[in-house]
Amino acid sequence: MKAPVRVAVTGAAGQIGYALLFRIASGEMLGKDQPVILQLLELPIDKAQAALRGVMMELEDCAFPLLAGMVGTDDPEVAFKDADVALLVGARPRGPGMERKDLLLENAKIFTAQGAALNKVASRDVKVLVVGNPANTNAYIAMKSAPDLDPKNFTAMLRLDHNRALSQLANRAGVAVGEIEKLVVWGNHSPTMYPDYRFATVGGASLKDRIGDDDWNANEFIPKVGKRGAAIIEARGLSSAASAANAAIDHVRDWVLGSEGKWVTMGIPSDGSYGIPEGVIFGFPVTTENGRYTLVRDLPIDDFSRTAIDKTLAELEEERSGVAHLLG
Ligand code: NAX
Repeated sequence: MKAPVRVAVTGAAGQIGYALLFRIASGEMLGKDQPVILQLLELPIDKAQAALRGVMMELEDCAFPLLAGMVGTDDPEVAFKDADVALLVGARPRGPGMERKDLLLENAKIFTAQGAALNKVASRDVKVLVVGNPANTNAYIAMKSAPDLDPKNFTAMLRLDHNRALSQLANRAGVAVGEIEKLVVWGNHSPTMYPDYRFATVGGASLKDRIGDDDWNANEFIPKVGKRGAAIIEARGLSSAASAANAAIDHVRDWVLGSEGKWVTMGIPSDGSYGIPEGVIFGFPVTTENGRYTLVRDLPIDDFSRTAIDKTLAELEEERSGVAHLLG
């Protein structure tokens, strides 16, 4: 039996948490032979802690053979202690009348504290995935607040956007999602993101040639992927949860276990490639192997793509400058 891996999850009693924890405990994220210890963080308020206790009771009642232990806490330093993987899902939602700027600042406080706690107590190789919005900027803040950890270990979730784009493309082209390779979603997890299938293939042939309709790309596909989160809220009355949890599992599974040469999209700190300033957490195409990701380099960027990439970058730069004063 392998030694258990410690997985910290924040916002564990929320709706994504509820769709996520049972799948992690059943081995869908780290493998069917990998025991896990869940270290669950919720807000220090009675209602959140009671809900967390309820979720932990249900986890217990599943009698998952791979669930080697559980901790529920309101203290980030307990939740992140020796964590090998940290899924930062909990975040401050936008309240009535709250400005975008206020939302950024409220979340900056949370992710500064959680970054510092990771820095202090987590495994030195901890793999961090930020799901809570604004995900890219929250990941940037956590990374900057953890100077002793490798910045490469801080990532943001673009995988839901990637998966949404895959399904739209598969529908349009009349192929199975699993047949499509080499898709990328550039930029911020927000409606400005740029899903880009210029390099995508189906059975080795160009998907772009198969679709062959640039108007569909600009006027239907890109806006549809960008506004999918809003469409789910309108239809369901609640934001995406099961699909978000699924994307988090995809992201971490591929990062830890490898993507077998396939491209996946991860929000990672830029190394300056593609004209994205160093350190900005940006959606890029990567391949993964042995617990590390490698940027797919030297893809040609045409004028249409440059404009789209610059637009999502401008939004991220604005978010970054909005929190710069907090990061010293
Ligand atoms: P919920 O409101 O259902 O759950 C969030 C939970 O986090 C709550 O139980 C709350 O008590 C807890 N929480 C808040 N602040 C916390 C803190 N400082 N420490 C620990 N726990 C804390 O939201 P849910 O639907 O689960 O969504 C969670 C986050 O994911 C939101 O920020 C949401 O915007 C974001 N999303 C990100 C996506 C992505 O692709 N990156 C897609 C889905 C989702 O919209």
